[in-house]
Amino acid sequence: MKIETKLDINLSAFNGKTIAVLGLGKSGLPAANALKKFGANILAWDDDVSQRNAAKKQGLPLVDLNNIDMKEVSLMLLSPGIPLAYPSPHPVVNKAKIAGCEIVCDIEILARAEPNAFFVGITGTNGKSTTTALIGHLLNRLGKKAVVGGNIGQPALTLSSMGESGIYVLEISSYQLELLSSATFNLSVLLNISPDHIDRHGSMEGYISAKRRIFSHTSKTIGAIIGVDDTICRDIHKDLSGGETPVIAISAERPICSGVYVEKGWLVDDRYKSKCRIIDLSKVERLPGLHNAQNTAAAYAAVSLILKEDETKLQEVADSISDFPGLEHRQELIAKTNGCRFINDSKATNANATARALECNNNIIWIAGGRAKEGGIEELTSYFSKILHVFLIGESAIEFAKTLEGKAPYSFSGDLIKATEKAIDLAIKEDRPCVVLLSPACSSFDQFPDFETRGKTFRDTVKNLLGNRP
Ligand code: UMA
Repeated sequence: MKIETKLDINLSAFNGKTIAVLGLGKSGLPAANALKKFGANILAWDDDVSQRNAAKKQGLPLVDLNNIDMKEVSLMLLSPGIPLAYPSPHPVVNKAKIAGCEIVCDIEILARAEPNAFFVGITGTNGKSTTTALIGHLLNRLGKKAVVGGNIGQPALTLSSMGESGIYVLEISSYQLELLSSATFNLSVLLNISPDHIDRHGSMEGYISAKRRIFSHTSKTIGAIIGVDDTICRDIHKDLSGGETPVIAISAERPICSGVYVEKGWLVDDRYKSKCRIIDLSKVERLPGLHNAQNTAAAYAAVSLILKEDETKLQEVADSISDFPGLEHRQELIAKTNGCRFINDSKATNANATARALECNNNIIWIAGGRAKEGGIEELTSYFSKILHVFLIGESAIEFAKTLEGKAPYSFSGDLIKATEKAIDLAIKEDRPCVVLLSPACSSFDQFPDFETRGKTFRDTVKNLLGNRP
């Protein structure tokens, strides 16, 4: 994805300040440039020489942060991927902590620079990208000035300045939450919590407390939205309810009194005198499955709060949910022909993510494999009866074949292009509706630089092959 770097957010409050920037990747590099543009004294560093060289080419002053006195530094901007505490703090982070230097990420700087804008923060173990994109889509459709970024898409300091009339819709990871000190979300969304990133938070408790930071500052808050389909979030909902700020419970699984939920496929809003049935989600092709029901309930609840629950607008929200284009590489519908749908789910880099795609499809011609995660596809066996054939690719082929043996038909295709050709041949022979699904349950790194390139290869191959067929 091409990142626009307008750098028009006013960072003059940082003029003359000495700021150490550790990590010069997707978030750190533009942040360092933005701060430098407004007169900050930047000390930039990255442990990877190629990243340092890229920064040098852009005129950023490189200083080995391992060898400086951190007392000279007013603020350290840390990239979220660099350990703050666990498994062990980066040595430069340690030095900064000892010197009492404040350590933040780019989102904290954005929040300080745009105190009058409205901030929506979205977090959760799963679904935060779709929910963030959907909220942005709905707000734009309803004529609001809103931009989407953070952990998805554009890093915080490359977003446009919004001023008081604008809304930042930000996906926030647990890594970024740890690096926020004063940032206040006017509206916070917590979708769900299940074990993830434990190595970076020391324990499950550490991960949960990082996620809870989305609700840390409530001075400007108009509400909180919490998914109550897991026990951890149910407890958080209980803790936060009953105060002055509205806390809306959302569920994809059961009716919630005074909440927003999905029942028999319908999104239902139970916060009014009479229950409102908003939209039949089973008809929204780009948001399939229970997990998307949760994302949609959260996005709808968030937008309705921003619209100040103006009931007259609810139909407009429903219409805009229907035309959500979906996210690239996440159950992305890329083609439809003669009863066969082609779905690019390249973002599914583990079995858990692939389970969601297998759950909401039938008669599946599945392309799977790559560099396997621990456990492989063992946890997917309950879906094997839905599979017509598996075309295996990549390093994991033999391991996955062992799991499939006797349970689902498979063959070895080697690479994605060959697998796609064979999958299309098979789909054409099928006389019932079917789905050709790329959902690898693996990382892409054995054959591709990233999951985006893998998904694009699949999309281009499908379009090319279908275009050449009579
Ligand atoms: N680096 C060091 N020393 C180290 C480790 C890393 O110098 O010990 C350097 C690397 O050489 C690299 C830079 O730090 O140049 C990378 O920093 P980073 O890992 O924080 O990555 P960015 O490129 O800045 O991307 C980050 C987020 N990455 C992570 O949180 C790991 C991106 O989220 C986010 O989109 C981006 O900022 C913009 O905000 C990605 C992600 O995987 C999508 N997030 C995780 C997730 O979603 O589960 C949390």
